[in-house]
Amino acid sequence: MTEYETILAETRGRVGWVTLNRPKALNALNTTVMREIVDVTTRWDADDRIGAIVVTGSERAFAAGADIKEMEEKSGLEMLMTDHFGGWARFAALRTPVIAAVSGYALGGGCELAMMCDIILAADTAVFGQPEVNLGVIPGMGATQRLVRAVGPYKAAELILSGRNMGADEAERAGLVSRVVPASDLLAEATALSDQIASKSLPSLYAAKAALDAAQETSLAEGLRFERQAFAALFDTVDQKEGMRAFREKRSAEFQNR
Ligand code: CO8
Repeated sequence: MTEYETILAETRGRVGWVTLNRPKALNALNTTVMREIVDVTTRWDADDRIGAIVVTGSERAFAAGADIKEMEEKSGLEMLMTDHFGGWARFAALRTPVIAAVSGYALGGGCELAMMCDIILAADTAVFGQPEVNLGVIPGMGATQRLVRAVGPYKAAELILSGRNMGADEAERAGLVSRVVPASDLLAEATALSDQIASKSLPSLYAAKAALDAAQETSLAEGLRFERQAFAALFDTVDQKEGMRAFREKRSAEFQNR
């Protein structure tokens, strides 16, 4: 496995684990972090031995935002011409299911990185927020769109316009996180969940994720059409035959594509 400067990357069974590793900067997301995460996760995405990816940080911080010190002196033209954080779109477009396991600060780009994942598991210490207005800017890695879809337009407006933080319980009530667990259990819960997901047939995982993404991006009619087609296509996989035969024979499925 490649050595990286700002992340730790390893595979555990069928799961790829990325741990953000800039402790002195509370895992602030600079362009190196982006390049390294995109590099390892796109490689895992093309590897059929990987069925799920977990992204996590430290106990104190998932990520405290985009790296303010890296961006501070840039001009608008530079931000535009270098497409400063454009690589994140490749991470958001992975076909493999991705879980964010969030402990501590998930602010600004950190909250936006979590929202690029499919599932957000939160430690009870997690703190979410979009504090960009405090810096004289607005979210730039997706929050004006993804937070609206996650928590609704009015809650998203309060958070983005005020820049206030919210704790894990409020984030769960708002629908941003799927589950809050004691901080000491976060990695064990992420392990159990990612192992469970990675044990399924890959074609069904890819299809389910693509259909869930379609729900965010298309009309109901379009999304339902997409789902029907993806559902039908899975009947041409050996794993559909095996999954249904195993049900009838009252045993666990032995999927080939996993
Ligand atoms: N960028 C760079 N360095 C950071 C960041 C950050 N986002 N957050 C923390 N750090 C650094 C601090 O500067 C400090 O370094 P040093 O010791 O060298 O001074 C170290 O991490 C520890 O931080 P603190 O001393 O501040 O720790 P506290 O426990 O006192 O406070 C907080 C923790 C509340 C998280 C505080 O650090 C903070 O407010 N951080 C900034 C949060 C923030 O504003 N995030 C949003 C950033 S903007 C953004 O994400 C926009 C994304 C869109 C980009 C799109 C580009 C195209």
